[in-house]
Amino acid sequence: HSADAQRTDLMTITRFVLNEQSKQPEARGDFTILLSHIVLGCKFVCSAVNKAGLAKLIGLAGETNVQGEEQKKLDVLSNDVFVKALVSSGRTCILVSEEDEEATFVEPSKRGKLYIVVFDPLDGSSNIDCGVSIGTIFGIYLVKENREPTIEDVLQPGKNMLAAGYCMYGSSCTFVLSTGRGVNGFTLDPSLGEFILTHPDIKVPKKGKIYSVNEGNAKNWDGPTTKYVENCKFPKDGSSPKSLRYVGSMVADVHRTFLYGGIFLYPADKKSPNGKLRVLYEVFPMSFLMEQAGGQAFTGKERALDLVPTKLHERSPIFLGSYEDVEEIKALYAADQKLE
Ligand code: P6P
Repeated sequence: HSADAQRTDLMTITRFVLNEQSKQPEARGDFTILLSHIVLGCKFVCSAVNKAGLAKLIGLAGETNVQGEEQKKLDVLSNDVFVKALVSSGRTCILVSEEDEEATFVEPSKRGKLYIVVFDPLDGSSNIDCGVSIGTIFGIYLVKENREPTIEDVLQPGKNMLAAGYCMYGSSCTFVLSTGRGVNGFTLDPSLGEFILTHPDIKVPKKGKIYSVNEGNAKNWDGPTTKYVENCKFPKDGSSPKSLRYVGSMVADVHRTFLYGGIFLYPADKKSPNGKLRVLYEVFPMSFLMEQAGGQAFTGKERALDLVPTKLHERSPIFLGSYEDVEEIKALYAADQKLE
């Protein structure tokens, strides 16, 4: 009976969010509608990504297709889909995408609740052709006041986010979400076209045995990062060395960190003093989720969610993952500060 009950009690992402929102007395369904449009975008991208390989095979992706139209690159196509889905939700007022230099201010007739969505429609897209997992990352803010939205409304610290999530297009399509009450993971059941709750209440292990960084940048790292990575490989306390796992696709590396523990690092280096990852739609959403899962996120100077961005596409170094692992690198940066 219980197996049947399990099978027939389909906890879809829509039902899950409705349940959560029903606990918010002031909720009027706007957020649920906004989220359903983000989910729609992810379903589209999932299907397009899964076909990309095939399309490449039959010469569609990247070249002109049978109608002689220039086939859009997948990240441009994904961006178009998300922008259209978010505008048509009638619940957004400003959109910030990794693909667009400027923010999109939704025209008043289509503007609904004052939600701002920052997103990377297809992060890691350079990995598509070799079949490595890629993903969509997003964060949701409310405008600061109920007035004509301006770019100032976007430049808020990550701690002001109402919600954040990502969708990973890998061996399965996994949607991970937090609306500020913990983190939950959903897996797309293609036969239903629904995301089903598969990873309830994700908690990142307090300490991990994996470190995740691009060792190819080691020549340019600063002292604390160099010391930390050295200690991962040659532990002073005689413990066994950590394993290195680095996919080079943030969603894949961070998703593994959530489930297995450990630390993900994209440090500053001499070539890029602010690191490589973007604050609004990579660092903030993953940091929000990591804290909600009991982990930490640190920039080398401060708690990542306390950072106040000054530009749309600003970058920041990021160290995130298991609470105790991040504590260790925080101590190394603190000691380094004292020396200065
Ligand atoms: P590197 C992908 O291009 C990306 O933006 C993130 O998904 C990933 O974590 C990072 O860059 C990888 O950068 O310099 O190690 O190749």
